[in-house]
Amino acid sequence: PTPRTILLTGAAGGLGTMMRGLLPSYGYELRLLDMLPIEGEPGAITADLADRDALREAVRGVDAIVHLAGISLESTFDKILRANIEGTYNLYEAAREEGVRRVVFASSNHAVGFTPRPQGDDPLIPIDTPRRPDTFYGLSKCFGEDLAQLYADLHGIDTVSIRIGSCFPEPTTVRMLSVWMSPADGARLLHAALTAEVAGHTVVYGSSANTRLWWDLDPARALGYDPQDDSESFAPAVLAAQGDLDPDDPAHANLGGAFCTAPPLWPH
Ligand code: NAI
Ligand code: 15L
Repeated sequence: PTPRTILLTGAAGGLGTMMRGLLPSYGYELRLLDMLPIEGEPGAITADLADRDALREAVRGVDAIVHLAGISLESTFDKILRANIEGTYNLYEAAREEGVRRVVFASSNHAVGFTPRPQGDDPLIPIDTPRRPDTFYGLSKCFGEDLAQLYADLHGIDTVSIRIGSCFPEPTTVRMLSVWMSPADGARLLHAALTAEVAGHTVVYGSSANTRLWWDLDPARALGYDPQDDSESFAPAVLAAQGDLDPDDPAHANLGGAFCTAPPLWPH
């Protein structure tokens, strides 16, 4: 059955705000959650992922969860631990306790960020390429994917983990010409992930059908995703402003781009 009532976590964020605008046209009723209040949404739940009681109440009665909440860039290990690792565990526990059977998890390309980007005639990166997180942030996405697998195998909660590229209104860097997901394609992929017949846990890359694509979109297409956008129309302006990627620049060597060159952040 097509899920109808969806809990959208991280609804105040960039992706959450775009998806709040786009998902209702697919017929979903959204219940919104974020640690930050959401302007113009008096019904939104303001709660931290650390608040287990609030999460249990928030998931009660929904058909599925789209889990976007969390720290979305590199941070200290302690902050990532609390928001992304413990927070995602808390959400799955709430889902288990309340009988929610479908989750869509916002994983990230940074789970495999140290994978060298394809150059020339290199093949596209397959979905089963070994994990190579580029940050504590990427590591937390690896954890989320494994947690989803555990809850599928042990508790029968189906999850689609989407390793999102860059979902922003427009691609603004040369790297984004390869990894960009238009907001409209983002909504198409979430809808596919919410409605596809999946038994267990499945992982897909999330991007538009970019001419300069780096990874295999077939796993996403197998869910029924039919991307309509391609960053190539933005390429002339982006390349004129920035030039092509320098193969010798470590910030351009891997899927994760500059995340692979960030100095490590230690707990404090
Ligand atoms: P964002 O940083 O704009 O939004 C994240 C939201 O989560 C914020 O509104 C924040 O208040 C909320 N949040 C953070 N910690 C929380 C906690 N402990 N409890 C409750 N809410 C909390 O990030 P964005 O870009 O909207 O990304 C959404 C999700 O998608 C994130 O999980 C991110 O890792 C993932 N993602 C996004 C990509 C993109 O291109 N936007 C690419 C790859 C992954
Ligand atoms: C991500 O995982 C981040 O959440 C997003 O802000 C972008 O940095 C994106 O990856 C990217 O790789 O461009």
